[in-house]
Amino acid sequence: MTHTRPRLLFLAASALTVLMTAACGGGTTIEDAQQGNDTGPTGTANPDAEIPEGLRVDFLPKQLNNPFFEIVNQGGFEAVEELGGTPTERGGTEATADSQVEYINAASQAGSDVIVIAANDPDAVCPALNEASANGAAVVGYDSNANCTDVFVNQSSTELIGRTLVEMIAEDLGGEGTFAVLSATPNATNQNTWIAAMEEVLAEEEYADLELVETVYGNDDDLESFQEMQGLMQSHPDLGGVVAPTTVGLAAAARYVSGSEYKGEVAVTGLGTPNQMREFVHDGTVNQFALWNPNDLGYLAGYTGAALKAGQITGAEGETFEAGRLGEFTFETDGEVVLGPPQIFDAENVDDFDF
Ligand code: RAM
Repeated sequence: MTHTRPRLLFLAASALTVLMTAACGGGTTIEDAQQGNDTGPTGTANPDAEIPEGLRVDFLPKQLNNPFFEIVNQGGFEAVEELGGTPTERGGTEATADSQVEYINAASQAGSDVIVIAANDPDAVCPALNEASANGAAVVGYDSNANCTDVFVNQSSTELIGRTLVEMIAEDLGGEGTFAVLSATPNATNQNTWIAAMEEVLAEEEYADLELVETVYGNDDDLESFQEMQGLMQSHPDLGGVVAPTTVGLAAAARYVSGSEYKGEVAVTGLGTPNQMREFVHDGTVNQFALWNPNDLGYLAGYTGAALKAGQITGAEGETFEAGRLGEFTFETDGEVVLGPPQIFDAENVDDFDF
């Protein structure tokens, strides 16, 4: 499925005019910007490089129909439109690497300048991404990275997300008890690194009385996640709580627990959107959960991709660039820029947010 807003056709046409005019008149064109621009931390950045008009930027979320990615990509579209480019969203309804390969190829064949991808597998998407890259696309990972992107726009520090998840379940359980993790897909880079980060934090003395008993996967499908939650309660009737580091999994887990005898007994926490979780916070199923601003994540990814394609940045440690309304960002480490710390939502503040 490909989504380009109809009014973008007009933008694309006018961008083409600008491009053609620029080509004759000596302004910056995409081709000019490409000259000598070796993307990735190995090239040389030119902070004064202008972002060319008419960049074709393709956003490939893990899947469509996930409210989280709808908000992320809205932010991405805003960024690309501000920069005079043409944003397109491509993806299927299931979070699989196979379907992403098809959309990477389609983007590349359509002459994509920037591919922004939330990878469903760190490696399976790489042959297609490498081909797109050879075809001139700058490749940006957002949300869930692949091993072959030029740069990764991380929502937050991995360590901080892992720690926040452990702190929330520890608080909900009063420091002791058992819990399970209800994750997204088994190969999702982001969830797997967060779970690994949680395990490191759990090894700290303070959390000696907390035990992670099982990790299950709902594949970021609402029904499957609901059933996995139900299954967890059958196999661990005394389970203290669940951590779902996925917005789809958390909403499904909360819905199951809220309609069951476990409501108020089994702690439910993880990563979720305020709009999906509000009712479960107010009905007492969920005490607290966390997330970053998904709109800002997409917006930052859009600006990062454009800056990379233009040669303003290569992604090397120490480079800085302007990301529109979000201001200046710095690559604190090679190849990775971080949006910011996660926010915790509870009954006190959940109504102050609308996403
Ligand atoms: C789901 C997806 C996404 C993740 C969020 C928290 O929407 O798995 O990758 O970042 O949850």
